[in-house]
Amino acid sequence: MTDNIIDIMRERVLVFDGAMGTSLHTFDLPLSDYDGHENCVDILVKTRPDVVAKVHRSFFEIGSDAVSTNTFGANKIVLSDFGLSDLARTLNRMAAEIARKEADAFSTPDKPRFVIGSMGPGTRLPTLRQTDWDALVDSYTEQARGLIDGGADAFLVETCQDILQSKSAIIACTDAMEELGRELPIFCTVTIETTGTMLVGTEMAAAIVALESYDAVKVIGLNCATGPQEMSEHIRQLSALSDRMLLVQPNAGLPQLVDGKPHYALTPDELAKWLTEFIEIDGVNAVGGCCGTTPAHLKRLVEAVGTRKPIVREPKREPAVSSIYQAVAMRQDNSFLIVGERSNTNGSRKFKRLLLEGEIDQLVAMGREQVAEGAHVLDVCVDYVGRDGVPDMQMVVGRYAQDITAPLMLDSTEPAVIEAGLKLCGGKCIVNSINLEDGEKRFDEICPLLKRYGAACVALTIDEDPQAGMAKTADRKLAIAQRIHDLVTKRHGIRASDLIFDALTFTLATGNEDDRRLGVETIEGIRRIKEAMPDCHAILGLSNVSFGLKPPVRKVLNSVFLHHAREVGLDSAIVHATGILPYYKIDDKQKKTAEDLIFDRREDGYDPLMELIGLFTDADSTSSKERKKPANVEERLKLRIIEGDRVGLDADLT
Ligand code: THG
Repeated sequence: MTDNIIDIMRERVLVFDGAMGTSLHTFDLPLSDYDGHENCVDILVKTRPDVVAKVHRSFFEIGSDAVSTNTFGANKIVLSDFGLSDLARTLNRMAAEIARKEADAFSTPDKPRFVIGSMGPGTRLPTLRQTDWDALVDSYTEQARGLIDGGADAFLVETCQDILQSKSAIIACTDAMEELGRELPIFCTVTIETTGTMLVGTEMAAAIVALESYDAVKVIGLNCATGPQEMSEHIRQLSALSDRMLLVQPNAGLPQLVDGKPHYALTPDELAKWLTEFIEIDGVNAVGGCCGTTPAHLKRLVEAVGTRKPIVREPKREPAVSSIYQAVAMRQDNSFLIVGERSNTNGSRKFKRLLLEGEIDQLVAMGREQVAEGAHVLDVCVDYVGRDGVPDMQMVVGRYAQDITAPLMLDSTEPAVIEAGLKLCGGKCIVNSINLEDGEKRFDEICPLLKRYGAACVALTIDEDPQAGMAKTADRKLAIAQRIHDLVTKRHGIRASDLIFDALTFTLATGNEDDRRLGVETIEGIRRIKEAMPDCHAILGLSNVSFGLKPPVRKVLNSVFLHHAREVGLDSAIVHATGILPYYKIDDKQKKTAEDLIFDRREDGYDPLMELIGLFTDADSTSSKERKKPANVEERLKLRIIEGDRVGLDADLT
């Protein structure tokens, strides 16, 4: 019975092994050892188990606590290039068995040795659409099964270049563990290039947000691409942000080309010096080497590390979402999380038209424009009655995930459409939305998706009450939110910080007696929800509040409503960013009237709704006539050409 590697890592810093590839090359094996499959080092566990065992032994002998299996490329997709995908499970089992045998032979009660199941990135990146989620999950699940069969102590999803690929491998491990009834910790190391990001452009902080969605990921770290020096900045960030244990496996320096071959120049002393610094300053829990690191490097490292307890870190973990590029905090300092509303078939005629015409480049341009205007996240909705949303979501999100830097909020009433989008997003998305309209059924459909794809979620305060499904009073909004909170966090194991409540906005434009208090109740609802569940967030689809009114009225009402919602704790809003006026810039009379409407302050002979509309009707009909004529020609032309003003055109031209 092996000790649990995670428990041991809490007690002392572990040293893993060095490069497998570099070591294998020193044997100069003939092509016949590869069964004719040139460059397929993964086959060696079958053809030359003795050589693979020797490499593991070379690291255990000098004191490594753990070795990783010779399975870097042993997934179905990579093996299919050699016609060997049917062997995937077998090769992984054999590889784990070889390492297991060596580990057991070296284990003592004081120093147990471990087998880490290596799962490399493969040769195709899903974010670049070279393969897809389902193919990757299938490919990695078979690998994970084999590693479990052979007795690995942990999975190492390593050398990650694309977080979407990492997520698929993590899920594959989880699926295989569930299928085989075993539980192993998952380690995940990402590769940050000299550019400072992962290959597809992911920043360290974004990688952390996406990976930390998964509780099964116990250890996060960095490996490959560079030496320790180039990693140090990223490790500092990892140490400051991540609440997981940390693993670092650098190359022996940046590769230099010598005689056309990569050469790694970092000495054992230098490697050991850097890595002990990471242990002492950044609180790293395990170290080892990647390309170019030999048993000599690891020997020095084992001596330098000795036996020491990891230092206690206090990471600053803030709720965030992410795109494949960047992390975005759910709580913005001095602002609110701006969710662009226009990439929505129900929210923009233009978006709907472009979607129906299949104008993907222009749909991307609409998304980009919103980001340029200040959107932190984009709401994406392709729902359209009578159309299959799955291919539409695939078309839009396939490009948005790559071409837009902002994280996405996937908005659909269909779980299948949401899942199609989630399969394309390497970042951490927000799903919009769940509610209790059909009871708990939708939760059972959506919550597993949130966990599988690592997403946060908007929850609407709607329940199954056929009379009053949408909560219209603060009391009911709070009661439904609390019921949702308990279901989602307790039954489905989703974090409270991944829950964003939408207390629902309705238009204040009807003038119906029944609708007069909708604004006040929503604002009071947000206050109570945030007080009762401070770890959760609050959002509104802001523009709903002014449906039916003219654009200039909408702008003022939306902006004033947003101001008051933020005062009571609103964190986020789905908006048209350029349509929001700073509160202090709004004309006092307009502001007061909008507030009277929102807070239902009517008096005899005074209806703020009519009053507000009236303020703008006047402005509308007189604006052109009364506008002061700009003095210079440039301004006048702008007025004529851009704004299409024709009043007094003849006079002006003479
Ligand atoms: N809560 C949550 N999600 C939501 C909403 C919500 N998603 C959809 C909607 N409500 C929020 N999005 C919009 C988007 C656009 C408009 C209103 C809400 C809008 N559009 C203009 C119109 O219809 O007049 C512009 C039309 C056009 O350009 O063609 O008002 O409440 N969770």
